[in-house]
Amino acid sequence: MANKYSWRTHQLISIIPEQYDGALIISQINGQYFTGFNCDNGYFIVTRKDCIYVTDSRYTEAAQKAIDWCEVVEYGSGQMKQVFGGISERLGLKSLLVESDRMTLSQYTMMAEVLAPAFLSEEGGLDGLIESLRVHKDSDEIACMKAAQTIAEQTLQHVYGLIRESVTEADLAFEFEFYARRLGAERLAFDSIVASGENGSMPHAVPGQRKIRRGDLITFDVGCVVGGYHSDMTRTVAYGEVSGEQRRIYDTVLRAQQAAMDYLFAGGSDLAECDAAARDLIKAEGYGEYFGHSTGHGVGLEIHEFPSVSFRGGSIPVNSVITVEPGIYIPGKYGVRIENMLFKTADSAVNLTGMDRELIILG
Ligand SMILES: [Mn+2]
Repeated sequence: MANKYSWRTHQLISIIPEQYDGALIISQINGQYFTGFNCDNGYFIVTRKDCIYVTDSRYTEAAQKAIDWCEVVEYGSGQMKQVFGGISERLGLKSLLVESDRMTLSQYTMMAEVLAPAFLSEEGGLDGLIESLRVHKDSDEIACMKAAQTIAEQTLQHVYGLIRESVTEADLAFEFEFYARRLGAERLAFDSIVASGENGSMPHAVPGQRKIRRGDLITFDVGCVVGGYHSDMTRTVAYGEVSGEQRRIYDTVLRAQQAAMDYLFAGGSDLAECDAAARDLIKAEGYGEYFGHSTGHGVGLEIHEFPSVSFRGGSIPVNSVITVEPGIYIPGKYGVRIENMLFKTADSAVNLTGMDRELIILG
């Protein structure tokens, strides 16, 4: 096989049900996964015999360089019917699977029209098939995620040094972005969460003009992107002295996270059991009603991807990367979340997050 992208494409073809000729992939993220080419207007048509990448003149040259193992076809304005219809005829297409979770209705209607008489099917479960490939990370993908995580850790350490009473959550979020980009992050993995004091009870609070005060717990949920791959980490720190209850909540979340991580380290491989390992501990301490979200999720080319570490269960795929991020959120008062990324191996797991988890008291 020529390279890992043509190999991935071959893998996909090998699991597509026989009654379909192949697949039409138009989402940017899956296009990037199968071709290595990041493009917001690419149409990747793969069948058992052929592979064609269709794009417009803005991307043709770059696509030819990036995807040299696949025929690249350009279409001009007003030529979609002509170009796609020609491909459909040349390849003798009868039915292609499409990404029903990622395609808009108007995209479906347009593609069905220009590829006619080929039938575009949403019933073959293409999204699930692609998910089942993307979930297993190779060493290059892990290296990117580790690099992204290292930048996030160095950046958060830098941001800790700027916490004082005059700064706002928004100031800290901006500084995280600026510094991470300077350290080589392509971009942030998502809008950083900086939630201080009572804002901390909202798991996905948006950083605002609230100024840091003594006695605050401050939750940072941050990530970077390197090589298209995301990192994800949450840390909660204290500014000034904290109360007994704040500390108790912190310790409970930390122990819950450790329980779920220990489950993985011991070779545990069920998503519901991993979720329960953290949740049961939080319940036992009386905070069950204050932990509403699932314990974690897959990470990779997207910040949230398959699988979900939740009560729904299922096996944890080997070589997947998942987060473990329990939290306790007391409305109107404060919140704590601690999140690491772990790489699931055949009989254990590797922690990809290096940053310390003990409660840090700044100021
Ligand atoms: Mn997360």
